Order: sequence, then structure tokens, then C-alpha cells
Amino acid sequence: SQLTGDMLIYSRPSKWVEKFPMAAGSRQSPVNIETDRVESDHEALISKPLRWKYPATASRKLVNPGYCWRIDTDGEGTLLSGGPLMDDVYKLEQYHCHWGCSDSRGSEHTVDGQAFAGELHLVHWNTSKYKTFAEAAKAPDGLAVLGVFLKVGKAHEEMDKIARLLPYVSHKDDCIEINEPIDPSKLLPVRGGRAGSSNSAAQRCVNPCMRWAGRIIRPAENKGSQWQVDDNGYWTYLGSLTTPPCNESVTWILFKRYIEVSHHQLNIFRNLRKFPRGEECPCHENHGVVRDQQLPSATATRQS
Ligand code: GRE
Ligand code: ZN
Repeated sequence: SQLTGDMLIYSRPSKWVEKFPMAAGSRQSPVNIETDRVESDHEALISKPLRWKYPATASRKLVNPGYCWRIDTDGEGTLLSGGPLMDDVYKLEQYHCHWGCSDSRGSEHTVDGQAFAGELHLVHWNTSKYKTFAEAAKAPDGLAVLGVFLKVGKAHEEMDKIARLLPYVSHKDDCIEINEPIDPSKLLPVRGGRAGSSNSAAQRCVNPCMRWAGRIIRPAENKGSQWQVDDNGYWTYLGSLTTPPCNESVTWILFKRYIEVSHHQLNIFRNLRKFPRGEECPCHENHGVVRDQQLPSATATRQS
């Protein structure tokens, strides 16, 4: 959602506070996850495993808002529930990605001080309690964001469908309809798992702003409503939007496992422009040029 002057997004959070007082709040994101400050919490996790459902047909539009790519969904048939969300049912509103100018940075959250090359955000809103996304975005339990870290490695097949469409939204405010199915669940770092596996990944965060982390359950391929357990877990805490207006409305759920994307795919992301069509300042070259040589002033004639 475009809620602010664009240049503000590139400025420092300390600047955001002038226009968005929320940015000075007590549950601001992102945070560094200190993995030695989490502890196990098996019971809560067993009672409410996290589960989700995303029909590939829900991905409707690809947008360049000027600071990332974003896919808007129609929410139809999407669902996120359980885990820290308990019995509330959330719908997928949009998903978007953050990255950096080099492969060694780009994620918003860090893990024990380490940044990743990027971070994918699947943004959901609480349909059990609120009527619209906008209403939910103002409420402390209104939004839930699944976060996935991106590491450089093999090209990612589903991400490639997105990368291939990005040249059509190269400029800010460009938007296209998506006609081929793009399945956001294929962007998650979870491939089924073993039902009844150990609870070793179930953890409660004791970092002051974090709650607990645990196991993940997803539907078995082709098995309708049957869910499978994945052992790899996530970290969760109560936080905020990471860009203005920085609403403190997000339950963050960050997968411990990352996905791989290629350096080339990240470079396609980096080619997106912050400027609308026609308003760009092309940066074809930026090197200095050799100046006209100053001719030595007329050969000094020695005055005698
Ligand atoms: C963002 O703009 O980066 C964003 C949202 C909603 C939730 C989280 C988030 O728009 O990072
Ligand atoms: Zn984001």
C-alpha cells in the first residue's frame, strides 16, 4: 500500500518518526533474532499448529510500487491460521520481496546478526475480527506476515515465474494482470515433512519482544484437508510494518529455513526502477571525463 512519500521509504527510520509517530513505538520491526534467547514450548505448538492454504489462482496482479515487487491477491480461498494466530483465520492480501544491492545484505530481519540476500513477505489480515485489510492494518492483532529468508544459490523455479514478468513492470506504478498461476506456497521453505516427528524445533522466544516459535503443518499434496508436520519451525514475535506508517499490527512468523534464489534472479529484482515511466534520470554513465587540456599560457617571453 502506498501510504507515504516515496523518498521517505529510503530515508532513515529516525526520519520516519516526524511523519509517522508509530515508528518510535515499542514493537517495531525488523529485529535481530537472537537464537540463544529462545526456549522450547511444546504444548502450545501441539495444540495449535500453524497451517496455510494458497490456491495458485489467487495471485492476480504484479505491481511495482517503487521500492519492491508486489503481487496482489484476491484472497479467494487463501487461509493462514493456528500457531501464534490461534483460532483466528487470516487471508493473504499480497506478497512482496526485499533485497539489497549486494548478495551479502537485503533481508530486513537478521539472525544472530547475520543478514540474508533477501526476505519475502506474505502479508495476511485477520478476517475473523476485521472487515477490511485497512481496518486490520490498524489493529494490534490485525496482520500476520510470513517471512522467508533468501540465500544465493540455485535458481528458484516459482520465483522465476515472477522474475520473467518483472520487465513488464520495470517502472514505478507499473501493474500487470497475472495470467499463469503463481503459487505462493511454492515459495515457502517447507516440503511436507514427517507426521509425528520430534518436537526439537518447538521453541518459545524469551527475547522481550518475541513470543514463541514452533512446528509447521501444511496440507499433504493432493490430500485435501490433511495436514502434515514439518520439523523445521519458525520464530514468532509481535512487531510492526517495516515501512511507514510502521503500524504495530503484525504477528511475525519467520521460517528458520531459507530458500535459494540465483544471483541472476536477484539482479532482475535490482533492475526495477524507483521512478515512473518518463521521469527517470538514466544513469548510463557516471565516470569523470578528461578535461580540455589547459594550454600553457603563451610561451612566456622573457621581458628583459
Ligand atoms: C512492507 O511494505 O514492506 C510491508 C507491508 C506489510 C507488512 C510487512 C511489510 O506492506 O514489511
Ligand atoms: Zn515487507
